[in-house]
Amino acid sequence: MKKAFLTGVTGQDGSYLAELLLNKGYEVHGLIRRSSTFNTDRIDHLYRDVHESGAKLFLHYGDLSVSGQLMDLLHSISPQEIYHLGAQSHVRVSFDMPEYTADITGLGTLRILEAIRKIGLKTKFYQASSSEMFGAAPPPQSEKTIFQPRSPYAAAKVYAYHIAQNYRDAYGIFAVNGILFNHESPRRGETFVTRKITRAATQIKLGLKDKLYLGNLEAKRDWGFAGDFVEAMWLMLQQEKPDDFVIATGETHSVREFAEKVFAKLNLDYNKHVVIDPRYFRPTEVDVLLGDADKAKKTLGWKPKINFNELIDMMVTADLELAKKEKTLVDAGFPCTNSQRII
Ligand code: NAP
Ligand code: F7E
Repeated sequence: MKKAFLTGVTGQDGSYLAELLLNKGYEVHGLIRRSSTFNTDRIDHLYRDVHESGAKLFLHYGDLSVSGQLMDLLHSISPQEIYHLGAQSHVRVSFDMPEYTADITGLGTLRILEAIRKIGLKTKFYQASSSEMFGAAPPPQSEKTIFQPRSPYAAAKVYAYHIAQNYRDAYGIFAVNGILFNHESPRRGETFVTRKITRAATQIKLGLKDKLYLGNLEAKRDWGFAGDFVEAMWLMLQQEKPDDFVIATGETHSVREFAEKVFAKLNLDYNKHVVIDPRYFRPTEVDVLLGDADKAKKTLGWKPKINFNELIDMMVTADLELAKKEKTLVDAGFPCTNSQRII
């Protein structure tokens, strides 16, 4: 039985990837942070108590800022595959927390690579690189495009990308960079724009709120489905040689278009509810991302299965169900959750 170690297992991608690996018969070990509230919602459906027979998902406390413990964990687990997904992943937040973002999103990668090197672990390593690294580079962006990062988050990811390549070249570690364009799902964090829109619009539909405050509506993104994208991560680690791949749908849409489609699907007038709030503008913006995933198609045989409209349908349907549950609680006198977010 193959063993995989995932950082970021409690995140959107970590949950889909854990599902995929468990279905393939892997034993999955995930790094989780201690939190005063539960932070395992996305993987609770996968977890079986370790005292029960047949448990294949094991969770370990740790943090990407603590190298010694990462080394101990990797030494004792000795996984054949490591998927490094953990990060401070919010671009807007990275302007508020640049040092923390550099430490976790940038140096976190180095800490794992150093652990692999020092232990002498024979393992394959996946680095969650990002289309944000392309920044101001004109579209379409491919593996050959020069990075022009536009945020502390993107700069940290560029460092992590290069250090993964350096450990591949210098020490022969099987390290790959998956340069993934935006990917979304019903499990997407609620402060990323797609989910913020589907959550608010479905709550508006049920009378739980009236306004949705957004920033730059003209930014364009190449949005895919997270479930499709984690398959590409796995495929990259099944190759004979380590290499870097862009993963994208090859279509780009504006934030405005996404929001208009969501409101239209719910028979709501977008103009009545969407308000621009400059607090959501970024000091430097990435205007257009549009990926060319031709290399992944040819080498990995990967292509997305879910298109833009299907993604919106999936997210709206899931959030409508959630809003209905919230309405039941509100009708029973409980306060509506999710009303107070800073970003
Ligand atoms: P996400 O939902 O924000 O999940 C991030 C994960 O990292 C969570 O499990 C989080 O734990 C964990 N984490 C954060 N700080 C940590 C720390 N100090 N120590 C240990 N774990 C920590 O992100 P995602 O959307 O799944 O993305 C996965 C990875 O791909 C990230 O590296 C992201 O930057 C990158 N990426 C994402 C996209 C995208 O469109 N989704 C595109 C390209 C690249 P908690 O649950 O405890 O917060
Ligand atoms: O913003 C604009 C915002 O926060 C998308 C992360 O997964 O993908 C993600 O980063 C666009 C930006 O994602 C709001 O200005 C307008 O242009 O959903 P987002 P992101 O910044 O593209 C990349 C590939 C990653 O690697 C990251 O980890 O939407 N926008 N109004 C807004 N964005 C947010 N969050 N909130 C707004 O109200």
